[in-house]
Parts: sequence; structure tokens; C-alpha cells
Amino acid sequence: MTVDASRGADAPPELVQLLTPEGERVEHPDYDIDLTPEEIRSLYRDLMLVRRIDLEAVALQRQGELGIWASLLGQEAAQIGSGRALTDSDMAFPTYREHGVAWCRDVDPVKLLGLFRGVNHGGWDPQEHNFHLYTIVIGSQTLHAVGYAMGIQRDDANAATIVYFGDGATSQGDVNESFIWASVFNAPIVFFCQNNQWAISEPLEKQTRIPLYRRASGFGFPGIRVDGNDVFACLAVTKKALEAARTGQGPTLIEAFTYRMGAHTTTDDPTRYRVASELEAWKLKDPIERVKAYMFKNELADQAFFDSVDAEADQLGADLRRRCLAMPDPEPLDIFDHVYREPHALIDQERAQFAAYLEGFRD
Ligand SMILES: Cc1ncc(C[n+]2csc(CCOP(=O)(O)OP(=O)(O)O)c2C)c(N)n1
Ligand SMILES: [Mg+2]
Repeated sequence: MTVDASRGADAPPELVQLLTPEGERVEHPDYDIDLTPEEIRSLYRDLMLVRRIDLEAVALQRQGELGIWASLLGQEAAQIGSGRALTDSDMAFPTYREHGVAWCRDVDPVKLLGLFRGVNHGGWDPQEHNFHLYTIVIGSQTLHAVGYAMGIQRDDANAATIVYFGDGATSQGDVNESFIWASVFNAPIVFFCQNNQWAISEPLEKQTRIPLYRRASGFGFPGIRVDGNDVFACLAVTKKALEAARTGQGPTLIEAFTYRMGAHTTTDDPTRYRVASELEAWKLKDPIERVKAYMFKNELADQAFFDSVDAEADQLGADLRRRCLAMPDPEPLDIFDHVYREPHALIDQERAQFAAYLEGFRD
């Protein structure tokens, strides 16, 4: 029997793209989007500002002001496109890299820095922003998100849940279990996998033999691969998947095909495990450059606009730095606060023990 390589698991992967790396607009029969010049300028501004937040954070870490930082460099379009697809009542569950989504949920970027500076445990109220705290334990947030989605399903809320995770996370049991629960309960959730090609030093080939988006069919829901460096396509695809979730059509897996242009975190040195030419090839697919090229070609903005965004980014970076350095160190005993919602006898005992220990340092 011969295998038809154009079908099934061997078929070449499809990719939804609305804007080429050269900045040419392309049509797609299922995922078109009509954006006004103002909306496009706004997306460009978002992309530029989150890249600046990220650059400033990397610099702060290098100068010893943050303990660690996980850069989003290269993943701006995946995050802004999906983040801007959310409505206020939708709920997002991030990993530790979703600074662009945090921006879309109106989380003050200095609050992200607090966690990486070690002065708080994630200093925003998830309910206020409909943006959960960062999760470091790979993939565990997918279970939290499915539970949340099943909750809003039972509340009959007109809302959806989106959960972010990486290519490496797809090998975790938690992620696979969450796919099963979401599928059989038809939960209103979008699984947004940013396939940035690497899980620290492990390449994608060590996670999967088939394109990740195709995994969804084995669980019984649709999967789609989108150009993760194309903000228009990420916006269009995520909007449609969220709407499907809100209208009772259940989960979707979106694989945003992108690239981690920086190190895994500031503790990592990617030159030890990947070749420089790979990064050079992806630089040509930069998520911001293509929007800029498209805007130039179609005269959607003049030089004064681009200059004003650069100036705003400069100001944001400087302001972030100043506010980061001004963050007070926490009181050591604060670590016992907010462990539980209510007072708890064991925590009270541990706090008292630690207070006595600290007393031992006084002269
Ligand atoms: C359960 C668990 N195992 C291992 C780790 C260590 N770890 C931190 S990040 C990471 C790689 C994650 O890769 P991926 O899911 O592709 O996300 P990315 O960092 O590329 O965004 C690993 C293994 C962890 N944090 N949690
Ligand atoms: Mg990855």
C-alpha cells in the first residue's frame, strides 16, 4: 500500500498568514480581517512598546537589578495579536514570558519586573485584569485554565478562556490531560501554543514527530497553525477561536509558529546549542519590520508617527527603569501573607518561628 503524502500525518503543514515577511498583505478564505489604518497604527505601537519593555528588562537584569528575565523578543506578534483578540470578560492564563499579553490586559509593566526582582510574588490582581499570575511550572496553567473555563461554562458567561504555553510544554502530562478535559466537556477555551522552536536547549524535533497543531485532532477538537510573527493573522485566528469558544463550539488549539530570538532566560547562552544562521534567517521574518514595511508601502503613517512611537518607547523605558529601582524591598515576614485567603494556624506558627529567627540577628 502506498502512502499519500499530501494527506494525513504526512501532509505538509498549513500556515495561516495575512502579512508576508516583506510586508505584503495576502488574503485567506477563512481568516480575513478588516483593520482600519488607526487599528494598524495601534498594533504597531503595541509591538514597539512591548519590545522596549523587554529590552529594558534585559538591560536591568544585566546590571544586577533583576534576578532573571524571560525575554519575549521575536514573539511580540503572537502575544499582541492574541492579546488584542480578547474581550474584557475573557480570562487569560500566561506562562512566564507573556509580557505582551500582560500589556494588552493593562498590567503595569513595573509589576512584571517586581516578580523578577524578587520583591513580590506576582504583583497584580488576576481578577482585576482577567490575567492570571505568571506560572513557572511548565504546563500546569493549562489545567487551571480548563477548570476556569468549565466554571464560566456553568455560569453561562459570555466569555472565553485562553491559555498560553510553549512547544516544550506539549510534552507535559498536564497539557495532554487538559486537552482531554477540555474536549470531553466542550470547554470554552483556546489553547495558544507559542511554538518558538526551543524549550531551553531542546529543539522542537525532541518534542514531536508531527506539526503540533495536528495533535488537536487526536483529542477531538480543531487545531490550526498560524504565522506567529504575523500580528494580523494571530489576531484574526485567535478572534475566531475565542468566538467559537464563547458560542458553545468548544476548544481550539492554535499553534503560533514563531521563534525565540533571544536566550531562554538571562541565565541561558543559546550560542552553545544553536547555530547563528538560524537566528539570522528568523530575523528576516521579524514581526515588527513587516508591519512597518506594510505601513510605509500603503502610506498608513508618516515619519512623524514612527518618530513619536520611538519617543514614547524611550520614555516608557526610562520610566520603567526609574520605577523599578524605586521599588521598595519587602519586609521578610511579608512572605507569609496571601498564602491563604484566610488566616491559617500553620502559617501563623511558621511566621512566628521565622520572626524569632530574624530576631537572632539583632545585636
Ligand atoms: C514542570 C517543569 N519542568 C521543568 C521546568 C524547567 N523549565 C523551565 S522553562 C522550560 C522549557 C519550556 O519550554 P517551552 O514550553 O517551549 O516554553 P518557552 O520557554 O520556549 O517559552 C523548562 C524545561 C519547569 N519550570 N517546570
Ligand atoms: Mg519553546
